[in-house]
Amino acid sequence: EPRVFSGVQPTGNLHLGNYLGAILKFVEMQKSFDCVYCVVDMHAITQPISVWGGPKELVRNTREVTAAFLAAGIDPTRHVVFNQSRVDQHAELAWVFNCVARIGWMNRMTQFKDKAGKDRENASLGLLAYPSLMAADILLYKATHVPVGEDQKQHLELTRDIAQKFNNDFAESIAEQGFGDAFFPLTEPLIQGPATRVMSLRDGTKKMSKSDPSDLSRINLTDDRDTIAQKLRKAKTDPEPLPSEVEGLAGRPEADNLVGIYAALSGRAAADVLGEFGGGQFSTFKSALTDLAVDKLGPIGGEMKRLVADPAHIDAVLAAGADRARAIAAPVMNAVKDILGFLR
Ligand code: AQP
Repeated sequence: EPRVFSGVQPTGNLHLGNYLGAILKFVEMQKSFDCVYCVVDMHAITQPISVWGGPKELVRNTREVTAAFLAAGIDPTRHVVFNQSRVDQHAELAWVFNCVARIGWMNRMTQFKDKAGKDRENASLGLLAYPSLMAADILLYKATHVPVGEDQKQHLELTRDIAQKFNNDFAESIAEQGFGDAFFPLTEPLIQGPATRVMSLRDGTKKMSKSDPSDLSRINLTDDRDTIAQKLRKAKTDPEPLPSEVEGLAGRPEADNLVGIYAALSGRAAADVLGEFGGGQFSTFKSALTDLAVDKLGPIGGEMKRLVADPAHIDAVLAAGADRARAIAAPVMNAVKDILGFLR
């Protein structure tokens, strides 16, 4: 049975990278798969409280991510939308995976190194174990496909390693319990399309990120027209005009990024975009990009604000989604307990 799982952390400042790299793909995948989309609040608290903002912010941001899912076009009546902490099995399976995964695997994760920074001894233990929880998220639903941005590739490889080691370590018990020769599937990462890595508007070598202290570095989903126009006007570029061919973008990360954003938002190929704007000045291109971004994001941002202003609907969606998620996750977790020899 193919199934999609993916998640977004409620850590504020949802941006164009989250939209193009993840949420837009979630919307597309609804057509061909059963999908489970999760607001991963337990992942959010792996960072320092100053980053996730404390309890009130977490409530606000959990609703905001849910609002973004709904506003972008995820249908919670046909697919499962919920927040992670409501379904206890995520924490339970993550613990099992903490005992399957090796510390060395975690130490190699570039996201851990980036987020822990120089003061690694002082990072939370949860930040180190983040990929174990992510593997639990995915494998509780036996998801076969996981749409994510490029930055999550390493974590998905680790999810496969964990699934494989579990299947190997407990092969005999898995067979005895009647699950054949593999209990967990080896998940396929889906890192596809034109905007798997949207870069900062201030520095084309850094990814657009929620935690960048400069708001000018990103376009937030709730930005209004003036803000989007101003951010794109100030977006870093180089002095050359736009090239007419895709090859001309090599070594020009800022130009490459803006053209990639245009292509992703319009659904056109980069070559086609350069066919129209190549040879021209950035200012002309930037104002066309502003119109396009406002056209695509404006309705989503507006709907997000409307949904968040009266959160009763969002809260009901999350509660109902959690019930449906639990109905899938509980039998899987029970089977894991039987496989491990946990009496229940
Ligand atoms: N710049 C990006 N381009 C494309 N995809 C991106 N994603 C994130 N940034 C980009 C994808 O968005 C999904 C949700 O991400 P997340 O909430 O789990 O957190 P993150 O990857 O840590 O996101 P940020 O915005 O970059 O936050 P910080 O500042 O904390 O690092 C994922 O599928 C991710 O790939």
